[in-house]
Amino acid sequence: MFKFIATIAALAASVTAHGDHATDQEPLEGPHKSLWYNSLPGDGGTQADSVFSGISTFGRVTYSPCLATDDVKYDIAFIGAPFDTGTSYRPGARFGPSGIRQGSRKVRFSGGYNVPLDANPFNSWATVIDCGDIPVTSYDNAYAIHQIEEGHNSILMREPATNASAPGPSKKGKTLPRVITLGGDHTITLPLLRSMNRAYGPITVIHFDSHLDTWKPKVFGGAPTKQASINHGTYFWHASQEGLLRNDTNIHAGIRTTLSGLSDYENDGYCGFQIVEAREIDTIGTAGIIKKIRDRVGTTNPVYLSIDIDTLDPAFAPATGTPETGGWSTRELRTIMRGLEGINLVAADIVEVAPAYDTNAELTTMAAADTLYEVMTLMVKNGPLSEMVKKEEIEAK
Ligand SMILES: [Mn+2]
Repeated sequence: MFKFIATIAALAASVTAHGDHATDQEPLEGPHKSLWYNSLPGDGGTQADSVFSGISTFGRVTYSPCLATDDVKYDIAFIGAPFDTGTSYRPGARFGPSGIRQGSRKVRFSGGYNVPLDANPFNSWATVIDCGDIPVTSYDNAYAIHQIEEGHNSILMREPATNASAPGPSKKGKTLPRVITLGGDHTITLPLLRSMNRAYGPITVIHFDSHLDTWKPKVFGGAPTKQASINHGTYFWHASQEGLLRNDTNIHAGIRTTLSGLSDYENDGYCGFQIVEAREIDTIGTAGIIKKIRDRVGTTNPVYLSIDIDTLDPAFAPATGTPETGGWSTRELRTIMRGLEGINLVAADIVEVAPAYDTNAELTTMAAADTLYEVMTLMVKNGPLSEMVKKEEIEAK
């Protein structure tokens, strides 16, 4: 008897639920019905779905496999370089590109307008896309480094979507798109600088890191073979030897590593760098650090920006290859990054994000993504690279 009553009650409930659906909601049909789109939280009205659904690209920008076709046009391209076989301590940065994309889902939440910089990098003159990753072998470092240089250069040396015919700052006087690379361990910056050199000649570098990365191969890693001499602690020494760096215009920021001795600093100077120590923030603050960087690099030189996530304290970015305590907070780094407004950033990378060591809250990948959000906003605010040439002409008068 009891079972019979329960069955009747369940039947009645299901009839009621079905009735509600039939009377209160219109049926959803077909892929183009408006109810499928722009109806979920966080969408900002710009995407076909919410920030937490769908496949990850950086900031949910359009994915276009640029290496497979020459047809796609862009002004800013994100590209991954999933390489981590140049690390000295923790490996895992091959998952950096996918991790940073996952951490970047929220940067476009509510539309992506950057309040302190007063600009929306997702809604501007610039066409921004994610090109996916450069195919990188994990079995042969020499070949992988070659793949990264060629992949980057293929994306870098194309006509941009905007002002393609206007003069720009490249060696050939052309306006090129800007490329932001998601690493990968820091070794990738050597092939990236080789690619930059092909486009711009020797370039000014702003390098955020807790480590110098200008070590001589005999000092860092011992260099048992020629290939082993190229790793994430020596790539800037190689870059300097190869003439990829513009003399005496380069600067490190966030340094706090131990050394083999003070000779490491001397060697660093020979490689053309000035040093801002992490601890200087206690005395000169973010404003003082920003001033040092601006004074060193100027505002018209084409600048390559390389950011090691270990610039941040491990409290803010634990998931990295060689963590060093005593670093900056995410807030401080983002403030310093915004202080680079007006500097002629032509390309950038972020490296050493190794998501396997991250917190469940994705602290490190989120910090990397938010830092790049500041960088892409700076690039958008500068306008196409043709505009930076005009600025140079005005300042020269
Ligand atoms: Mn580092």
